[in-house]
Parts: sequence; C-alpha cells; structure tokens
Amino acid sequence: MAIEKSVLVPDIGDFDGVEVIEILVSAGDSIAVEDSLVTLESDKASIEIPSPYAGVVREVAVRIGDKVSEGTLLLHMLVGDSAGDKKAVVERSGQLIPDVPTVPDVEEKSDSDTPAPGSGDSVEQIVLVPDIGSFEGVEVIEILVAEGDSVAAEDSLVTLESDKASIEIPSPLSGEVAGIVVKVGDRVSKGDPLLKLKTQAELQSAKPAQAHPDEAPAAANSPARVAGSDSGRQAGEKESRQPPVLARPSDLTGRIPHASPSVRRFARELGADLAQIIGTGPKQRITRDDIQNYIKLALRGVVPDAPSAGPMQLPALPEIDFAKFGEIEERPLSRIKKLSGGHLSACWLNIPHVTQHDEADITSLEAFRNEQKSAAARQDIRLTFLPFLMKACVGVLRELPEFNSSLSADRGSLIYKKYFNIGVAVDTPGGLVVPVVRNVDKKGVLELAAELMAISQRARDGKLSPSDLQGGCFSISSLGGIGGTAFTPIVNAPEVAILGVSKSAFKPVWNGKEFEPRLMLPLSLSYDHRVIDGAMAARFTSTLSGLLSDIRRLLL
Ligand code: CAO
Repeated sequence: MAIEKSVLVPDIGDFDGVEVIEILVSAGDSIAVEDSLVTLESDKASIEIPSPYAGVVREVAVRIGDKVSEGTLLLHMLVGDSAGDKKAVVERSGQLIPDVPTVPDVEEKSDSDTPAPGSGDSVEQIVLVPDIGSFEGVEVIEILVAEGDSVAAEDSLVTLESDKASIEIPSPLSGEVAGIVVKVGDRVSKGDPLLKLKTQAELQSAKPAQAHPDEAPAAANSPARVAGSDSGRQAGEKESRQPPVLARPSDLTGRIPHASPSVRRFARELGADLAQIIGTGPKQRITRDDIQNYIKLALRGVVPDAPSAGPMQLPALPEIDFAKFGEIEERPLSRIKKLSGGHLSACWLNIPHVTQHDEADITSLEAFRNEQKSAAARQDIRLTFLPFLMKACVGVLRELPEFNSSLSADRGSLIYKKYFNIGVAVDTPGGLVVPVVRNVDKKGVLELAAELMAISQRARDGKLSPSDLQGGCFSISSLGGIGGTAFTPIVNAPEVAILGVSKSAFKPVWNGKEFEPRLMLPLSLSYDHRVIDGAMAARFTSTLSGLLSDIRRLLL
C-alpha cells in the first residue's frame, strides 16, 4: 500500500535561505531513489537535492525563487512500503551536502619565508581544500585562475564537482597566483593543496597576531584551519590576519558560467564548452536546452552569434542598499514577472529593434462597431475593437509575408508560416502574458471577440495552459483602453514584429477643403531589423491604416 511521505531539505551545511532555481519534477511524476528533485543555488554552490524515496510525486510544495533551509518541506510523495529506499538515501544524503567553504584553508610555505610584519614583502601561501564535509576525492573540473593572476579575497579559484554538487572554492586572501598545484581531472579532498598565492605581509599583519580564534572575521565561518604543524591557536592567528572580505557577487556574475552539476556533466559528455554558451536560465544559468541548441548549431557548422563575438559581457549594475536612504519594503516579483523577465531581456538583447509609428483613421470602423455592439451583446459577446484589428493584421500579413516569418536557428533563412496565429498581450494581476488566438484568418469577428473574452479571462484567472501560449506568428499589444499616444513594444521572439496600439482620439484632419474631426488610432510597430527593413515596416502600417479606415477592403 502506498504511504504519503514528506521530503524535506536535508542538512545543507552552513547554508540558510538558499534559492530554489530549478524544480526537476512535477505532480504525477514517478521517480527513483536518488533522482534529483530540485536544484538550489547560492553564489558559490549549486546543489541538486536527491529523492530519498522511490514513488510518485503527489504535490510540489516549493516554487522557483523560494528560499529554503534545512528542514523546509519540498514535496509530498506516495511511496511503496519498501524500507530499503529510505535507508539508502539517508546514508548518502549525509555526504550529499558539503559544508561549503566560505574561506578555504591556507598554509604558509615555511616559517622562515615569513618576513617581519610591516616589511611590505610578499609571503607565499599554499591554498588548501577547505572543509567540504564528508566529500572525498572530488574532481577538479575548472581552474578559474592562471599563474600571475591577481585575485581578491572571495574570488573563485577552482570548481570542484561531485555527482550532486558543484562548488567554487574562493580565495581566502587577496594576492597573486604564484603557481597551480592541481590540474583539471585531479581528485582532491580536504587539506589537499590547490595553488600557491603570493600575499602581502603587511595585509596579513593588519590585525594583531595575538587575536583569539573566536575573533576571526565573520565571513570565515567554516573552520579555516592552518595545515601542517600549526596549533589551533595559530590557526586563529592566521584567520585574524586576513584582510576584510568584501563580498562582490556581481563581479562573479557573467564571468563564470553557472550551471547545475547535471548540466555540466551533460555539457562534458557532448564536448560543449560552457564558456562559449550564454545561459538563458535565471541569473544567466546555462540550461540543458542551451547546450542542446548550441550543439545543434555546432553540428551544422554554424558558430552561434554571441560566442563568435566572444561571450557578451554586460557591465554589472552595482548593488544598492536602498535602506541607507530611507524606509523600504521588499516584495517578491510575481511568478509571471520572473518568468517573462528572462524572455523579455533575451528578446531585447538579441533582436535589433526599430519602431515605426503611424495613425489609422478608424472613424467609420468605430461607427460600425457601435452599431453592432448591442446585437453582439445579445449573444453575450463584448464586441471590442481588437477583433477587427486582428482581422486587419492578418490581411497585412498575407500581403507582406515576411511579417509572418521567423529566422531559422542558424539565422541563414526565413521560415514563412502559412497559418495565422495572433498573440494578444493581456494585462493580468500577476503580470503580462501573451496567449495565442489560432487561425484568425478562418474566424469571423464575432467568433474572435468571443474567443478573446474567454482567453483573456483565463489569463486573468491564471488558467492558461502551455499550449495557449505557443505557436504565435505576430503579436498585438493594446494599451488603448488605458491611454498613451505611442510606445515601443518588444518583439516577442521567435516572431519578427509586434503591433502596439495606443488610445484613439478625435483629431482635426484636412480633407482637402477643411479640417474634419476624425477618430485616429496611434500605431507603433516594432520589428526585427535583421528581417524587415524600414520601407517594409512603413508599408505595413500604411496598408494596415488603409484596411482599418475602410474595412470593406478586407473582403476583397
Ligand atoms: N483607443 C481608445 N479606447 C480604447 C481602445 C483604443 N485603442 N481600445 C480599447 N479602448 C476602450 C474602449 O472604450 C473599450 O470600451 P468599449 O468597447 O465599451 O468602447 C474598452 O477600452 C475596452 O477595452 P478592453 O481593454 O477591455 O478590451 P480590448 O478588447 O480592447 O482589449 C485586452 C483586451 C486583453 C488586450 C486588454 O484588456 C489588455 O489587457 N490590455 C493591456 C495589454 C498590455 O498590457 N499591453 C502592454 C504590453 S507591453 O508591450
């Protein structure tokens, strides 16, 4: 008989409030003992939490972005009553999570090398593998510095990887790398030498040598013990001589590729160089899909854009402590905003955008819509302007098929779509979503109005399915119900254009004899300049404007 079990975060050493960056299972999944359930990531380690049981996931209790600590509930599972499963994992989970180092051990090369405090001479130190829990023989998978490099305290030196965790070992001190003792592929354990570091004697003597071990800097919260013949008291002296550690996570972001252990393993199996891949996951983490896409392009002999130009290094923005300037309140972003944020940034950074502005005279279209509104209302349909706009856009997409295309993965050709699915940006309490209305060319305005009502309601209720959000050819973002005269919408890749509409207003328009009040609708068409040029964009908005000013033309 199946029993329900709760899976909690196991002992994760010194970590507290670690972010859930990936959920690897969902309700209904059958999983085996040791299958990875979630990935947690701090700025120095990425850890997959394995399942202690074999069974079926009943409910996942955490969401991406949640901060968890030892004992936090991760999920509920239905498991068979085979006791062996649990035992196997409890044993392994003991060694699963290392006491991830904040500052590794250092060993002075020899006492006689040590110059008098204040002399300004350098001292060579050997950086040892710190306490990494019960891990033994962990593989060195990356060496992040080279001989001669200057490093600051807390800069990452090497990455170690076990089958469930990837750990960057930070430098205990600032100095110059005088030699590297390990090489990629070596297996190391606590106390093994990693590299030699030349440090300034003055820095080390910055604090009184007689300081007690308890007075070690707060950052050195793992037992950074001096190896060799030093006593515990000497260890404390060594820690007390460390310069203040300045945490600079933003310096590391973008410099070192972030990926979970399983993704790193996958990349190694396929021979993909992580340094060449730009991650599309949270915090630019490299995902399995990123590696697959990279390999697909590599197999076609195509070097992807970004890597060929060198990985794009965006200058990091400084972290600001806003509380210094007044009272603040921090609220987490909604799930939709977190998810759409990455996609919007990727679209904005990858697509060269241009926005074409124009106006359409919708005086007669609005008169017609107002005539039809009450008839539509009798069928419980709210006849807004948007369905007319969707039909008119399809008319232009037929005439200018480049707007109904996408670039191929190798950017060498255009894929023209023979179907007409239109995405409509919907403002929901959780953020912006773009559900897709399919086959707009085959539907009438009333049918589209009804579908639009239903899909935007589902969006607002958070009930869209993944298929509602896929397969779009072209998007419309209407802010007309709210206000504004123009804006610059972001192209929703892999589409190549998006139409923004702002609030219509009566304007005096010269008819050849006099100024006439006409209802004018502002149009803002953003497009991918790699696919569409300015002339084509101007043709789009003027054709659209023509169709909207006389919708009888749609029938032709
Ligand atoms: N000009 C002036 N008024 C407009 C207008 C326009 N372009 N478009 C809509 N309106 C007014 C009308 O008065 C209309 O009422 P009536 O039909 O009774 O006259 C009312 O707004 C209805 O608007 P609506 O927003 O409820 O319905 P819609 O079909 O026009 O739009 C939807 C539906 C889902 C697109 C819209 O509700 C929405 O969420 N818009 C926001 C999209 C958004 O946030 N985009 C920004 C993305 S950033 O790229």
